[in-house]
Amino acid sequence: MTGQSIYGSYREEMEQCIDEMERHISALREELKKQRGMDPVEHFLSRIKSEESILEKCDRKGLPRTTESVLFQIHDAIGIRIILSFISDVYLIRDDLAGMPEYEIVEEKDYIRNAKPNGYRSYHMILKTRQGFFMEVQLRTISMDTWAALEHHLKYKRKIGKNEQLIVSELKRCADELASTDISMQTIRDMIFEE
Ligand code: 0O2
Repeated sequence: MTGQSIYGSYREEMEQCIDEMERHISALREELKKQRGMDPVEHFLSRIKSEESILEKCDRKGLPRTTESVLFQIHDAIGIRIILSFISDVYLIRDDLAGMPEYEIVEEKDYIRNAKPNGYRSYHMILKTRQGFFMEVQLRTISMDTWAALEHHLKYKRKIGKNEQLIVSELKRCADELASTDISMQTIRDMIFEE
């Protein structure tokens, strides 16, 4: 793409929002390591949605291709993904973020308690930063992330043909098996911590 970025002069400020969140999560990790002897965060990932992807989303949602639309009508131009060790850690981080005066919660979707019909699981929060930007935070366990990554590859790299129904149901079965493992791992963790 030639010319100016769709994010205009806001890109730097958007990156600052990501840095602020990363600093907060790093400090929290340190505190939890001291308190509990365990860091609940496996990975912290972030991205500003690519020009191509955000413009495609404008078209899909019938929005004009403007900086205004991508910053204020679309809520995931800034994306944060935090991969946690256990299901309880997902809610620990959720509660921490919900208690931060710097962020206003605009929307929350609990796809862990209410998994998508295809088996997708994750906890989504749309936060509004004090600078007025929107940020989508996805919180999930390693298993949930593994499934989402593989399903994303399969969905986007290939056009599913004749075996579509079987593939969809097999993917759902894998998601449910991973979810069951997550619950078992949580039980094991709780037994260890209770001792
Ligand atoms: P990317 O590349 O990750 O940014 P909308 O965001 O408005 O299009 P909706 O339904 O309001 O749609 O958003 P939702 O359900 O909160 O999901 C948005 C994001 O969650 C997606 O972003 C994915 O990252 C992830 N997601 C949701 N459902 C699935 C799923 O079935 N499989 C996988 N692998 N990921 C999912 P994007 O913009 O699609 O992609």
